[in-house]
Amino acid sequence: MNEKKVIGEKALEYVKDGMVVGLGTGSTAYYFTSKLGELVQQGLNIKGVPTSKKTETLANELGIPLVSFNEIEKIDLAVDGADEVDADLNLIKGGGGALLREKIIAASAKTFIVIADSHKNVDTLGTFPLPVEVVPFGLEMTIKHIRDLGGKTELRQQQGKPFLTDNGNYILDTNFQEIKEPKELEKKLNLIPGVVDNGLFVGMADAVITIIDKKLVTVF
Ligand code: ABF
Repeated sequence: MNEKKVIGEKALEYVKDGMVVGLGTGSTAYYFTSKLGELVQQGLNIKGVPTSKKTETLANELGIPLVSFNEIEKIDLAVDGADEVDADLNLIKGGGGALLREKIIAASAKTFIVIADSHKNVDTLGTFPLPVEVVPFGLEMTIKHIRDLGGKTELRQQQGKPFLTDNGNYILDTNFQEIKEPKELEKKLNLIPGVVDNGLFVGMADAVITIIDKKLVTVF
């Protein structure tokens, strides 16, 4: 079974005519957005808000009409992937480097649905290194502050240079081992000058569509 495809397409059930829909980044969200594009071609009237330049390109190729924030009152539904999901539906996101825009859209959506294959389900967050978006200025100082919180950082690279997010920032993939207090850590990280945001999405997901014991389920 192509878990990502089955899960991504299941999320279409939340889409209603006339909605403004946050379009997530990643390979699972790709299936959601692709199916959404088909429905738009069949007459579905929705507007999309992409979480990354990559998703914007895909949406344009699919003919999904996009809107900017100053044209809308609200986002009705955001659908996005994740790198880890715990039993409280807390997430680690940002493996694709789009965590800041994803969090802005998820936080602005009336309903935030996460689409995550079975491998993403964990008891405790932290096996996946936590992506932290930081400004390039003072990088070494920011790294020191994160290390003081117990994080072991690695500057994400792309083609031999530091990876740049759509916002022109760096990503520090940070190993905290087990993250037992995600809410606390999310706050402490974001208090560090130089940290823009981090991939902990705590208490934000309204539901997670996933596979448990080979069954497609929606967890609330
Ligand atoms: C994106 O989806 C990122 O936040 C996360 O890293 C990624 C997961 O990608 P995939 O669905 O390809 O596993 O939202």
